[in-house]
Amino acid sequence: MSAEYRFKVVMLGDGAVGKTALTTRFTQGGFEADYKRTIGSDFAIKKLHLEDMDTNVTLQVWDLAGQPRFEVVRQGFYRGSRGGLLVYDVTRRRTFLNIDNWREECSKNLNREVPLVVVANKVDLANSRIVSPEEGKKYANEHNFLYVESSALTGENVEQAYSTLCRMMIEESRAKVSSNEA
Ligand code: G3D
Ligand code: MG
Repeated sequence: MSAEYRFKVVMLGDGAVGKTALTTRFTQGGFEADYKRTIGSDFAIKKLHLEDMDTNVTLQVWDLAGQPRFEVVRQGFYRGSRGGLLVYDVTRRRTFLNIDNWREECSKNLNREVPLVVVANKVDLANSRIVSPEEGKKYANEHNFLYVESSALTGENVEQAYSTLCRMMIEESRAKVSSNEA
């Protein structure tokens, strides 16, 4: 029988980096040029099968407006989440510099570090790219996170970003089980 996991995960990053576009692409398989601005927070559900691990994962993906104003909304957003995607826009350096604030806010709200995947989004805009792959990888390495380059527009590596996160969360949860058994 396949192993089954359920995880809540959060989309983190500044406004307009593509959090909603990635979530929509992943959970519904499409891209819409004109998104409704996320108000408060919202979640979508998607099942994934990891063939090589013979494992099914049900992901509950929480997406939040870029600048949540209310502390209480934020707490509900983070509560119970097991990991997240730290998303920035490769054409805007400010959004890359800010991912560390999102990492910090996440661990503060959860009172612990959870697995995160650094997602360099909008790589289809190659001519306006400002943040290099090396910079993104370096940040990810420093924090023991993994790094993925994606485009919600073309769909490139979108599923990869979420499945990479699943693998990290499964590893973490297995490590916890075996340390409890030890
Ligand atoms: P957010 O949820 O992080 O705030 P959105 O960001 O998903 O709303 O995306 C913000 C804008 O970037 C949207 O454009 C969206 O279409 C665009 N976008 C998202 N991902 C990509 C991508 O990978 N490539 C390109 N080229 N654009 C992307 P608008 O014009 O609707 O503001
Ligand atoms: Mg959004």
